[in-house]
Amino acid sequence: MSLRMLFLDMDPGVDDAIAIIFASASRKFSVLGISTVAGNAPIEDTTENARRLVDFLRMETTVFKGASKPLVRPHEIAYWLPGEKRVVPARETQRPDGGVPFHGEKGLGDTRLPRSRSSLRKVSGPEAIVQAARKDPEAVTLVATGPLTNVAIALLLEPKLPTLLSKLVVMGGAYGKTRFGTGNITENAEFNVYCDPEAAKIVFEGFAGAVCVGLDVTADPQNMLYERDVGRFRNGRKASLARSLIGYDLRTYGRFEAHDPLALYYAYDSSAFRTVRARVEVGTTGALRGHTNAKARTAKNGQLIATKVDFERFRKDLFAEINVPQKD
Ligand SMILES: [Ca+2]
Repeated sequence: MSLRMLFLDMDPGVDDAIAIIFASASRKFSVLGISTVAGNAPIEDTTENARRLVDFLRMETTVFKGASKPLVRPHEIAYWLPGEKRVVPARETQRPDGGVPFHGEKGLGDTRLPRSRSSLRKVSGPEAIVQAARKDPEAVTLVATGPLTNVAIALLLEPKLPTLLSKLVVMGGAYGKTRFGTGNITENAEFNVYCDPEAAKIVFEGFAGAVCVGLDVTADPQNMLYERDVGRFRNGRKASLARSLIGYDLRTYGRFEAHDPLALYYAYDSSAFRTVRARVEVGTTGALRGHTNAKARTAKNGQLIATKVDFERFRKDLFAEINVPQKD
């Protein structure tokens, strides 16, 4: 089995963290680096979370701090309003009354990990993406599970990035290809694309062949984890951490939405997915901010939109990989 070289661009984030655990557990992957972005939490928190996860999981990889805010906008996060049982976007300085950050106060639910020990590298997230792609042309898969700010900057730094990478897999967008493909942060927009729509526009215009795992697949209740699944985690370090993270979502929302692990799963086993080719256009203004319009095209310059996943296979592989005890 040949090792797949992965670079992760993310905003941990409870579901990003599950994706990191999955990536670190699988022998299929070598994680070259993790770049962080402002998204589910401010950049200081997403970066510290990524570093704590890397330390806790004893991963031999490096975290690179990326963009602290979207390209042209202030950063907003998703707030859960428990009374109304809905989510609204707001700047951190304008937290809505009674609102709780969707991923918990620091982004990892109520899971507390030891403070990170290593010093942070000077190379920025987007630079690190470019360097990894240049070092091994056509070998690295970039999985982006946060707002696309870093990926857009990387593309501006290196216009050849799409051909230097083996593949780009994005968790983001809602494409109307299934009845679940509607917005989750506004009526029209998925959070990652809403957060930095200008970046998403740059990325979708620049990356022909990018794979988009969006809400069409990840917002389907059949593609989520529930209380009944938790018993399948065993007692190793990785399984315990995953149980703690997912437990927060189960207690708070009654389910775990596997957005980011499902995007990672495309890199793990693309044959578990069905996709359609379409060209994605991103709305950037008014009510269409963050809207992803997937126009069907026969032309080769479109993206691949996931419309279906074999979730049973995902669930089986997730538990099989995470439950293997680490040598310690
Ligand atoms: Ca994420």
